[in-house]
Amino acid sequence: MVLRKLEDLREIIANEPVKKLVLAAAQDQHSLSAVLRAWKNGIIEPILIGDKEGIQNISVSNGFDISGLRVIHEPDTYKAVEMAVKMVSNKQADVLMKGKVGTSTLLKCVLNKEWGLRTGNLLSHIALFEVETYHKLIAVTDVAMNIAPNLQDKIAIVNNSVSCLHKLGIAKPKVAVLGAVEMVNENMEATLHAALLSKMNQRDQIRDCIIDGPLAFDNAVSVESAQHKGIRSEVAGDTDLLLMPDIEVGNVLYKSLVFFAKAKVASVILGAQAPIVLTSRSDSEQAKYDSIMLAAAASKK
Ligand code: COD
Repeated sequence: MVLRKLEDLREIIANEPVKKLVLAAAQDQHSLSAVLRAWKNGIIEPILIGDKEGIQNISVSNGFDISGLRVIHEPDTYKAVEMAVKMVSNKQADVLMKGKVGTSTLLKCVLNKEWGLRTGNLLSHIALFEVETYHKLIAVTDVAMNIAPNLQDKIAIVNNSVSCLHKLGIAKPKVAVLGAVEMVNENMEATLHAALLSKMNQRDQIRDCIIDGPLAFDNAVSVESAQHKGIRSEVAGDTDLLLMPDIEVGNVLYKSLVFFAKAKVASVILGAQAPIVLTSRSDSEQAKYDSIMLAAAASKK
């Protein structure tokens, strides 16, 4: 299956049961707006936790109707996040979403050893982009959670992402492991990791996807560029997933795609007990809405 637009996620979740989504620190205009839109479209049933007065003020000034929604008053941000996380671990909610709270506060709560959402797997972030100049949706990982993943972490990140892409109907995702060059250079750790990951994939140590690397960004996304350099690869020019060397490269690519290429994006944290919508405060309402759809797809059984 080839997904071309983030809108196509709607079709992926069309026959899914409505997911319960808990919005932590819900006094945030864009998050509220996206949640209400997803509710009206029958994708989620929201639970709002946060400063009730703040939530009501935002709703009144933006014309949001929250009268049918469950709102739990908890003005303390940390306590609101803790309550939301516990709702997910108690199976009272299927998806966690970040509202007006810092990313690292939310992630630290998610990783809390007593009441967090750990599963024993590495948690990782995936961003799914709709870029006008590429022929299908392209996923990028990890641009927001794992700072400097080692080889073992990268294996877990690939596995998390591949199983999410399977849920989107992509049977055998093509994974490009990025480096600055497409040749192995012993002084560039990313290229060593890329070569190892590719070989592990060939030997079935990492399954259900096709991994190639090292690939530089241009040959990962352009057949012409790969041909020009004489690279023979099933992945080059037709990548479904870009594996980033580290968070800095990933985050800069994410922001470049959004700000320069005007890409649309949806993103979630994978590998926890439930998907987590962790868009940043600068992300648009549309990005938050699309991320809710991606989370609903990622929570498919
Ligand atoms: N998956 C599972 N467990 C993890 C993960 C993970 N990805 N990361 C850490 N843990 C566990 C560790 O094994 C340990 O038991 C505990 O959590 C604490 O680990 P630390 O000390 O390495 O991590 P923290 O608590 O200092 O920080 C974890 C964060 C996820 C907050 C940190 O890695 C971080 O700040 N990431 C970047 C987040 C960010 O700023 N993103 C902004 C881009 S938008």
